Amino acid sequence: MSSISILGLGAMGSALAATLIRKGHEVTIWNRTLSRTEALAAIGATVAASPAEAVAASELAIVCVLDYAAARAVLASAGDALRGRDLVNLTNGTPDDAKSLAAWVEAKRAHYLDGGIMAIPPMIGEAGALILYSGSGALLEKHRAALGALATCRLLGEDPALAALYDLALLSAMYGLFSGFLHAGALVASSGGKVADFLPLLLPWLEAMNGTLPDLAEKIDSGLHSRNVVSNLAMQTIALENIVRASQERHISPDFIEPMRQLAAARVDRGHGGDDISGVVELIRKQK
Ligand code: FVH
Repeated sequence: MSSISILGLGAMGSALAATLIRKGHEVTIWNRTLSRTEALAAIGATVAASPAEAVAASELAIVCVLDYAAARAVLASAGDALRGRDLVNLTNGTPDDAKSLAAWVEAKRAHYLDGGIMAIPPMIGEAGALILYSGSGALLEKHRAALGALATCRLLGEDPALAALYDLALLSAMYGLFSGFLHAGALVASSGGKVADFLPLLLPWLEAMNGTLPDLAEKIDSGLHSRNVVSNLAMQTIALENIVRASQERHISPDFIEPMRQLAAARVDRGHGGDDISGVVELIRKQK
């Protein structure tokens, strides 16, 4: 069992701390707003008076706050206490945020591992929780007992930017799913239908469409979008136009679907109507 400090006790930091305590680790906590430490202190956490005290108290310090600006501010206020310490940052941010914080921490002679939590707070410590890591693999191995108590650990590589990149890629797919679901729900509700009653139709449909992803992934990787096309983009663009028109007819905002229609139409206009929908990626990944 090891000693871990958790800096930041929002919904996620509190779940991390509570899980480590439940699994028998020695936990020190710090939060900008002191009242958030009370419930954890009641189950055995030691409350640190400052970020410096928290960082100095344990073999490993985990930062989990709202954004990287807050993470940097918290770590900066720890001052010289950072020297020689092991730090894991589980705050959500961009790859550049992660790279820049890693360089800043290493300049303070501390050791840095970046992480992206692919779980919501109740999942922490349970099967199904995943944390992506990138940066010092040695640091992950050294603290695997504590980090493994939180979630399955997946090291993506030594580049500290990778965890943030893959975290945001997974969230992009999730928000695409949510925006499609919200739009579908608005369409169904426009005829008085219940979204809950629509789920038995929706869920198997999404499962079937998930089955097309390996083929689309291969096309994106190879750039060969015209190979073995089953549902061509010109046809799909008309379906997208129909969704936009149906939304307008029912006074539903087309804001979620219109950008997709525009991209598909632009790709068709450039002569790629016979390609698969994977070809739309060429319009988004080449923007500078
Ligand atoms: N909750 C979730 O579902 C997701 C799951 C995936 C990972 N995210 C990321 O985790 C980070 C923390 O999220 P959170 O859910 O704990 O967020 P909040 O409950 O809103 O708590 C925010 C904490 O950040 C502290 N904080 C904010 N600004 C500062 C600052 N300038 N200096 C010091 N601390 C700051 C805040 O402190 P306080 O308001 O209580 O004083 C909370 O401890 C986040 O990156 C998610 O994207 C969660």
